Amino acid sequence: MKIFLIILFILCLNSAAQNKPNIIFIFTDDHAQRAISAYPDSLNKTPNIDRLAQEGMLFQNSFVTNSICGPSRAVILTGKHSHMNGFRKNDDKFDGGQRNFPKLLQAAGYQTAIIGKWHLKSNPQGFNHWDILPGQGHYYNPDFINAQGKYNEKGYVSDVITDKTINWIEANKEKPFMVMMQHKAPHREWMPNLKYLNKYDDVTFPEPTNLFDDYETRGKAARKQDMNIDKTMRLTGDLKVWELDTKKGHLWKYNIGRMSAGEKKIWDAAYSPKNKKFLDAKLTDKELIRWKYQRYIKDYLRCIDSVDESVGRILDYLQESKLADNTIIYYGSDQGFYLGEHGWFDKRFMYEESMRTPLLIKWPGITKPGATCSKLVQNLDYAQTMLEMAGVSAPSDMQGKSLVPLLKEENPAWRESLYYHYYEGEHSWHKVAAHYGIRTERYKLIHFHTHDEWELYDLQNDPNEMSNVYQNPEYKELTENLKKQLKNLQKSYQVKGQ
Ligand code: SGN
Ligand code: CA
Repeated sequence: MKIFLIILFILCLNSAAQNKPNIIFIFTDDHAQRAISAYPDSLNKTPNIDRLAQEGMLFQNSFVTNSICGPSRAVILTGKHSHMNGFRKNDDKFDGGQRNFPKLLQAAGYQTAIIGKWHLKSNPQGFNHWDILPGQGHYYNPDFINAQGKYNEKGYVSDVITDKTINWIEANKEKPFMVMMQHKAPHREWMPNLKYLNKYDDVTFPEPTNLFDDYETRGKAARKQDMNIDKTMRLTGDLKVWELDTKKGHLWKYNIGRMSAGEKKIWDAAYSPKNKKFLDAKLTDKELIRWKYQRYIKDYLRCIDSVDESVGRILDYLQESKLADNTIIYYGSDQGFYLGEHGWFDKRFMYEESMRTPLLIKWPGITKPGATCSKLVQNLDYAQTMLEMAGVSAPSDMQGKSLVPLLKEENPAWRESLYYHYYEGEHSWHKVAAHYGIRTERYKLIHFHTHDEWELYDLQNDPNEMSNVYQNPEYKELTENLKKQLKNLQKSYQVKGQ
């Protein structure tokens, strides 16, 4: 009798696991919301990512806690802010021994995998299968690392990651699975798939209205950053005018140098004539910045084209293999990115373009087609969301909120503000001063504590954050109130020190 009950129990567990939804977490690196056509003011067309919006929910107010790669990924895995999971800066090493949501899914009977960019230094834990890019990874003929060691693959990185993901799902589809397919694209230096090198050649993209921002009313941080198109962005490595590179330095070897002779020929055929035209024009000042912006944005969007194609391949594969009805697609990025706003590229700041990040979730049978959600959500919420999707209860020390009630449109009581904290400082890449702050639906208060400078934005009147109203007496009472709320958030998230 006892044995019979045990067998029955195991059978029940197994069948419960069988009914659990699969989860495909599709993730990109530095994907601005404006580079997805389902979001407002978009620059490009992403028909496949848009399918997720048509069939699922688009989060209009989706943000990160710390707008930088490794820290964002650590927040997602642990469901904890950077100061709690210990990974505050890209230079840190992730403590893989701590609890993460893939480990909990594994314990609940899921097969788990991570394929693509990882960027947390220590080896992945909590995954039945891992196959990752070393560090930032390469665009062409990329190296990978798995449990057996380092090896090389031929092809364009977004295609290779997609192939690997489909192959892994195909071999593991009998049990519920959760796979994190994490693209390198569209990370700097925005190296497109060879087939897209001439896409957008005849297009002139609109410039952001604040491409020539003079940072009036803003503090030292905005003035002293080193992430602007004018001075920081290189004509060689970033913008591919290799004719200007006399040294054939490390960047040459890093990306262009990885192409085969045949690939390089295709590259040169595309870029040489465009570069010649540019060099002949001898542009200076604003005209040069305008040209740089166009070259930058085109290469960035060409990289997105491969990401979009990858999403399309995954969705088609799920249809063909009859997995679509029981598979959740979760689409996000490690943060947003500046596409020329404030004259910038890169991320890090708490300003909108980099604190925002895309989030689209298609959950068959749950999300209504074309649904949108305007609540304030953060990457801190993803771990608890995926656990609840899988019917696994989240540990009480996770610091986010499951998005499941939002996905079910249950109109739950929700948070009114978000906490943000960027730790890398002026001595790190791009020289952005460390800061922290609070964002409510309408306002954003930022403290650049190393300069003891505060900035306040009224996002309703000033969505582009061009006017810091911290000194404006009309906002005095509001500011005091926001400072109190900020303190409360720090207390509730157990922030100690800066
Ligand atoms: C590299 C890039 C930076 C970028 C960081 C962090 N420089 O260092 O522009 O901010 O990565 O990016 S590059 O010359 O190597 O392209 S992150 O996405 O990994 O955080
Ligand atoms: Ca990134």
